[in-house]
Amino acid sequence: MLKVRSTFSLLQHKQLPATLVVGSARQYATRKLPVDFATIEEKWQTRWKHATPAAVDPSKPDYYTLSMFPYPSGMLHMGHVRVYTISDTIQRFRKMKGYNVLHPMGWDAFGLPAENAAIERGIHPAEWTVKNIAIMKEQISKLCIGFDWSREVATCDPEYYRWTQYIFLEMYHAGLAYQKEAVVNWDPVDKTVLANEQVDHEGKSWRSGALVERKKLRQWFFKVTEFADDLLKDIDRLENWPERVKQMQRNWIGKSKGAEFDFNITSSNAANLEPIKVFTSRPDTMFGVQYLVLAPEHPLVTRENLPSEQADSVLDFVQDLNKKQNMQEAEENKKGVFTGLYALNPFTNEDIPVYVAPYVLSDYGTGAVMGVPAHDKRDFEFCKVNGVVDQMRYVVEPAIKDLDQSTVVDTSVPYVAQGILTAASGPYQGMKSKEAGKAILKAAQSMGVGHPATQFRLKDWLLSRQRYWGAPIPIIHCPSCKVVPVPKEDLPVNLPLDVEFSGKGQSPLARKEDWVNCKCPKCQGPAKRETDTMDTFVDSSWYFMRYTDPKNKELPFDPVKASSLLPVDIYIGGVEHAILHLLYSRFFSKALLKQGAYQELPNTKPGNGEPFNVLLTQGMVHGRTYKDPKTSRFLKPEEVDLSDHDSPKIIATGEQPLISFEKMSKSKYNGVDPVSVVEECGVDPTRLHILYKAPPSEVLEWESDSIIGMQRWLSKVLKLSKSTTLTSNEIPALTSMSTEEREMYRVTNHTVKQVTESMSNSYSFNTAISDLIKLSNHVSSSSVEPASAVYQHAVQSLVKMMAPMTPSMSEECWESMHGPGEKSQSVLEQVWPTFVPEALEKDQVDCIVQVNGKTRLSITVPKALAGNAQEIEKLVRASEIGQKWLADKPVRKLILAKKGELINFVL
Ligand code: ANZ
Ligand code: ZN
Repeated sequence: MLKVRSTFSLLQHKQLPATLVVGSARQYATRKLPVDFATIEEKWQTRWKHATPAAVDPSKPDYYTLSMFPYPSGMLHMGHVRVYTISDTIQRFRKMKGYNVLHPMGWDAFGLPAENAAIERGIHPAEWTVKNIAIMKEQISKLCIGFDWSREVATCDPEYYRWTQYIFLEMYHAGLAYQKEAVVNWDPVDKTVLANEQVDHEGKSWRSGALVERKKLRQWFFKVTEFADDLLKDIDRLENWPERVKQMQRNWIGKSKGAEFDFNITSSNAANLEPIKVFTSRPDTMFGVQYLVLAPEHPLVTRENLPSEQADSVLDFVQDLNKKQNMQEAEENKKGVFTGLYALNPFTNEDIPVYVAPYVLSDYGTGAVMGVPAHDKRDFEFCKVNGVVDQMRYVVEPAIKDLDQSTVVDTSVPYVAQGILTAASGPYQGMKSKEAGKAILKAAQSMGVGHPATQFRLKDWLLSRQRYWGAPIPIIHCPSCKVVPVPKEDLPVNLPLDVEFSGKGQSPLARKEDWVNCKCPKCQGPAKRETDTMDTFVDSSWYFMRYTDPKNKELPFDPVKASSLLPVDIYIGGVEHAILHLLYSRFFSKALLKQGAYQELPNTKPGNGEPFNVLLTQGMVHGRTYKDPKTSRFLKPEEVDLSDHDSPKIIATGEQPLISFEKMSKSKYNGVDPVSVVEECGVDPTRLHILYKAPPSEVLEWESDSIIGMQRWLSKVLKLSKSTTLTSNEIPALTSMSTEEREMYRVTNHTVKQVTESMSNSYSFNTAISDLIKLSNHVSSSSVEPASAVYQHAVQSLVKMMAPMTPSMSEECWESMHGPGEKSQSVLEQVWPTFVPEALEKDQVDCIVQVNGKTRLSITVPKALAGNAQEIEKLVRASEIGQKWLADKPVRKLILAKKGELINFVL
């Protein structure tokens, strides 16, 4: 293998985290490889290193291939290998297709794990990160990925985060970054605020798994909602994104059309209070509103506003919620408390009670809902639990009533669908829900108590973190000037390195007084720095733009360079980023376009600041997992006898273990260390295996054992190339080829067509590989002489088409065909083959031969003879098996069917 370790990484190598588990190293050791892949790969990697890189040719179009940059955890896993293999294959293919390719790489290097390492192991986050980057870079160097390291970025580098801060200030000046007090998700384990997106559906932190609590704090936000409409509408432009990801984005943005209604407060002891506004998606249920419910954080919920008899109990109730319940539990809890206030339903003229309950969210709609217990599930439950009313009023009923049922409605459940309005809706009786909703809204508008409204589920992005290892927010708080942005010429606001990590309470930044205390840039008086840092999603929302001009010292990137390279042509990464990272990147890209940071040509696709044209989401890599059938305990590989691959035994008991494929993890002992796999099996066979086992977006069930198939195929192709000496024959005209040549030429052209399609549009590398295997089988089993130009063209095309997937082996094959020395240029610098459409036509027909209706054999019939039963009979009788079935028996009837592709001999 290639030795590229710097002394630094060598030193660190000993500290490599223990590799997950190397499943079946024993087996490889005893298995003799058909080819010495390591030697061949080393030879070519060394040559490439010394070759001068191709200069950018301005006459060629650009192609920007991007794989999601990794978090430098210090260990490469199979998932990384999969993404980089895919992006490397695509970029090498595009180079051969005549593009200037951009294929950069960098590190998403800020974030909690580094800080946790500091707390747990006393190693500085900076040191930990730098070490990990060195280790991973070395591991990546073994995979033969053609990254452009000259553009490498690390988000924790002041030369990078300086520009993250710059962009923050741009957002601030454009009114897109602001501060507000907010109920936040507080992670009691990591002691930090989490974005809503970082809380899972069970109300737990995405990272620590702790139940999240609610807390009120002043926080920084990006105004993503300003772009809500564009972010939603422009999903339709993303023709080359997976439908599933687009739907996830749509749901996340969650546009909802409805109405806002005002309910006047009627309580005599609360005369000058503003009306309560509610947002509803069902204005047709207005006559069924029997109470109102406020979120606990609603501005009305204060001692001054509440009637004195109720104030204490309401405020206690709210305080209790904040203290002991996490957000999610609170929302599920249907318990509420009566405020003592009443409001008027403007349509029924009833006074209805006003409650407070946590199932109403403070940051959706108006933070208040109209309670329609008969038609909304949550309202129904709330009403039951709190005994709000005796009788729920059904104002909508199904359009077609079940004939068997009486006309009495089932009051044990809410009726949530739309339907026809009942007599309880007065003048609107008999109208359909939709129509009635419109009419009621119109009436409300003329009474001045309502108007149409649209709501988004999407919220502004809470970006501040009470953490150390992130980009400091470039803001200064001055007692007289208040919030003062750091002047751009003072950037970066450096993250101080000499801080203490205790893991408790305030962040190390807040405790570092000599850093916190500073001069106000406006009045020069004493002031304090903002001690919050930015969410790491901020760093990754613009890195693909920095790659277009990574060394710029004046700006985040040069507008001209960015404009010519953006958008990214293809973006490859995990589906776990289907919502947040992609949404935030879309927001940044749109906001920066609007601010003129770069421009788009008129016909740019997808357009309107969309950053990624094709999105390829790769599936996970699962590992072979063994479990004890009795205890369900995960078994270590050494506990299982794998000598018979198809029927492994538990060594201790002799029983068969349960076998499944699951996400690789330490606790399941099913991990595979990519570095040892490539060292043992070869880089190219590993790459091929990854691409062949599953289409990119599907789960890949990793089985090291089956790499042997790819190793054998590569050795076959190498043999084929070695036996091919190129003569300078030109391809003859189609008409002067022999039948066999004609067929080989057809198969070659057909394969070129198919593989080009797989590489440029469908990214189905697995079918590309099987097409190439078919081509190689065809060549090696054909009777066409190696001296034939058609034969040589077939092998050359085969090797060229393999090159993006198996660069080293293809170079070796190419060299063995062309001979060493000057003549043998790199296969990677060859032009991708094209196909001749006329050659695709079949010159022969495969004809199935039946005898007395039973299929017995098949023969190839020249196209000119297809359909000529007598000629086919001659061909059949001339063949050996044909002889056997027909012997000398006379044929009674000869039936030709399917345009000459089937013939039946009735004897
Ligand atoms: C009355 C009603 C009657 C409702 C009915 C639904 C069905 P989407 O579609 O997701 O936008 N709602 C409004 N604001 C809320 C808040 N802050 N917290 C919790 N729930 C809130 O949902 C809109 C519906 O969610 C609104 O329509 C409201 O309940 C509730 F038969 O109003 B509805
Ligand atoms: Zn000041």
